[in-house]
Amino acid sequence: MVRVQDDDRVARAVTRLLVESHLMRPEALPEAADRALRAAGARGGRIHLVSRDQRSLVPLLAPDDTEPLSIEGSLAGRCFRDTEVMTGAEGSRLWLPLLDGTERLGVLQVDVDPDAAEAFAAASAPLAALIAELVVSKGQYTDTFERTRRALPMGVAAELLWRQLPPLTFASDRFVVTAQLEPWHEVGGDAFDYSIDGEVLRLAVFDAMGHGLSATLMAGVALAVYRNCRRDQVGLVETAAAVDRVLSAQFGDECFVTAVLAELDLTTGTISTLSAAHPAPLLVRDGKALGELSTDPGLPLGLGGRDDTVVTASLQPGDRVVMFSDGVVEARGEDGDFFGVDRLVDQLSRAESRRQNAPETLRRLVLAVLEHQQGTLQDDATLLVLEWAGDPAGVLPTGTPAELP
Ligand SMILES: [Mn+2]
Repeated sequence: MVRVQDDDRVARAVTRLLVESHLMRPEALPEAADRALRAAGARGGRIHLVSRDQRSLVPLLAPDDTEPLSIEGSLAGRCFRDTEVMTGAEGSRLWLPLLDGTERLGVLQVDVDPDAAEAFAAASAPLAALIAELVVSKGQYTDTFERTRRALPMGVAAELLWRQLPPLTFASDRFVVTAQLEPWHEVGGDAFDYSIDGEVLRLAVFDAMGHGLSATLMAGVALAVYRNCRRDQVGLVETAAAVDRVLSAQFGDECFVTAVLAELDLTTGTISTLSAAHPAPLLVRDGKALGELSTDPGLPLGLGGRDDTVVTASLQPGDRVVMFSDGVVEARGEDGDFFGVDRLVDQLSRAESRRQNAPETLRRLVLAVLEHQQGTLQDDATLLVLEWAGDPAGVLPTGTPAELP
């Protein structure tokens, strides 16, 4: 049972942390969060950030002997995987998900008196939400947060590429979009982007030929032209033509980028796709892959001679669309066998039967691809999962009032 005084203490701690945050150095956040948690009635707390490889939760600015926690094998990891509050250490430790919207940033460790754990867990969500917001906003002004998330040094191409990508996960009441690129520290030629404008979600996946810095530059230019066209409200066919022209003018006629450009009408579920020699997206319904989302693949971008067709399909509420680059299905196992579309479908079906959230489904898919290739990918591998919920009224959890007072 939540007691009024718990809510009051949390509210005061939130206000104080918010006021304090304006002139806060990024590296002062862990201590300020700990103070706020104490003021709210806990014994203290610690921020853990998810590592770039999405395998561990790393304490932020903790003493050197504080070990990262495994996402697979710890209670903190379960909190991260299921985005649910977990209670451990005989009721004296809570794990709260740190979410920026739906993007999983890490987890918040909160130490409490066991007899206060339940009330604190129920009342502390606003404080965890503010701490998550501050992780995002303060993280822009320091290398410390990013360094914490890297278990390996990052290459220059990857450094340049990651800077150009949007947050990996975004959701509204009608959809979830979530993506991941591997090998995270050495990616170069793959990229993706999305934007939600009114009732239309626009998204794209790119794969530039070759590797390293030259591929990153091509992917970066393709991204910039795509965004530029999108912001000028240019249609898909004209956008493909514009990307094609700029790539050809800048890199010559022998360099190319494959891509899928898509627009989803969030009200009706109608999805329009244009493919430029890119692997066709998969459509998954009720845990089963219905096959490829019909595309009429044109030439890669940058080679000229365009004759693009936009193909439309109708999604049903709950459908998932999986976009990927060839590096996913062509990841080779020990015997030289490809990861392949069948394994991809199999993994997705298993995730659906576990009713896993889309970001966790994607995290496991990526790990499966890496495991198949014993951790060293020959090519960039990008996976993007789009889930369309349909009518927002249809996705309200049971017991949620349809109209707020
Ligand atoms: Mn590729």
